[in-house]
Amino acid sequence: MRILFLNGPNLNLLGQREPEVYGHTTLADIETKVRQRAKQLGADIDFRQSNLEGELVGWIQQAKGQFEAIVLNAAAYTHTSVALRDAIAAVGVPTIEIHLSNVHAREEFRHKSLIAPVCVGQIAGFGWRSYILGLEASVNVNDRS
Ligand code: CA2
Repeated sequence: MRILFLNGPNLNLLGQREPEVYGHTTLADIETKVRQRAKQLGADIDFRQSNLEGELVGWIQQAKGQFEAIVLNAAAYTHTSVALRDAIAAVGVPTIEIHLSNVHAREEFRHKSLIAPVCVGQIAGFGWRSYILGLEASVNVNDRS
């Protein structure tokens, strides 16, 4: 199974700023942990980050036929991007929304996700473990038993 991990704006700064909110783990550390778990699960992963909305849209479009699921931390675009939402809906690759922080316990503007209605589900609030949970969910995404 091939799983595409996409990370949105500023997540490249993880571990360097605001550790009280996002922890000390860098995005490269998270990728390592995800790769370790993916190996145990027999999944192939691709792990990418971009600060550009259009680049994320392009990657979602290209995922069709290449990946069985997308695990997406859209960061701030979660709350603003109709373009990401439309891309997820158009492409039809099952997508799992993840967040490090519990967005529902933070500022009101983070409570609204424009992408949630077109995602299979949302995982938020478990720090870097949200990525592992997202991976585990994605591997079972077509199992509704
Ligand atoms: O909790 C999450 O994973 C978020 O997607 C992170 C986004 C935020 O806009 C979402 O509401 C929730 C922010 C990512 C920026 O990460 C930073 C890391 C270090 C320093 C500054 C920002």
